[in-house]
Amino acid sequence: MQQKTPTATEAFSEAVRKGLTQYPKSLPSRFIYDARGDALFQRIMKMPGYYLTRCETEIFNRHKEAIASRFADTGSPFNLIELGAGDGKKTRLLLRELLRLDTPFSYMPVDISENALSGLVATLKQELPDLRCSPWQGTYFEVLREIGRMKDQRKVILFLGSNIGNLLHPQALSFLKELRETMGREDYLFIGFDQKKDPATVQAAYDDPEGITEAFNKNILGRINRELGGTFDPGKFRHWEVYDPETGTAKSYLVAGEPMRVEVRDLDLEVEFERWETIHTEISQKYDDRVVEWLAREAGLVIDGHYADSRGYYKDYLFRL
Ligand code: AVJ
Repeated sequence: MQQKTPTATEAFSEAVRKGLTQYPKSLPSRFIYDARGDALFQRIMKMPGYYLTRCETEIFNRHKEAIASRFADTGSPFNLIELGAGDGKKTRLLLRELLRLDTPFSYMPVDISENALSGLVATLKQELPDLRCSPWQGTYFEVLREIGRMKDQRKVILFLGSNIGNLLHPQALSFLKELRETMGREDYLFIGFDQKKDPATVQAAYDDPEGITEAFNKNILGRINRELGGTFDPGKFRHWEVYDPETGTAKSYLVAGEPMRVEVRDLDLEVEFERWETIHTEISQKYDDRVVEWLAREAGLVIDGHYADSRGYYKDYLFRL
């Protein structure tokens, strides 16, 4: 029987109901990204303390020839599938290099945000008119099903920006295993992993003085208000970030500054908060070589190369079967 994919609103509703009725409370970070969340993330990427994007850009500038020639090295045409393409700014450096190599490929940017995708497609048409591009709107889950069917075509899968860091190790592992299932002998998987570093540097990346990250984190409450008839007062919550240098896990919370009763009308839901009660909203996992090697081994993948920025803050790893 064919499985029906829930609509975006259904998925959001279910996640909110589940997350706010359990103890401790939590909400999945992927729901931070509506149009406002996307715009706030754009601002985060420009913040002085948010080093991740600049590091990956540096890696692409330094190593684009090497990376592009690895992608092209079997000589056969391929689909370049980017999971969570966003604005695709960094990827453009690689796309330009691949076009220069004259290697036959087609770019398939995937994103959950229709908004982000249409912007990307418009920019690419302008800047890289020779690029073959077939965008795909959907969740990673839907996309995995889709690329699982593309067994006859070679593929290179990109998962950049340390987006994998939003997953706890067990989830990351099952995601890697699912990706592995879609891969053939000549396919590559290329993933960005933010590295463990001075804890103060990590902390500052998620706790900016301007409060942009705070606004980003609180956008999930705003979205509940806008889309599900919520009555959250985001001003009554505090953004709190904790980085554990041992596990490498940065965790974001919203902490209730006073006791509250919040309604989510469309869900017929009433939620009570005690003072200092928390909603856990996001994890941003940091890695080292040992952990990435362990993830690869467990997922049945081999690390076939890695590329770092000059400070070793961030690494992109190339995996194959
Ligand atoms: C898009 C998941 C990589 O965790 O660094 C940025 C999201 N959250 N600041 C990250 C984020 C707060 C970001 N990722």
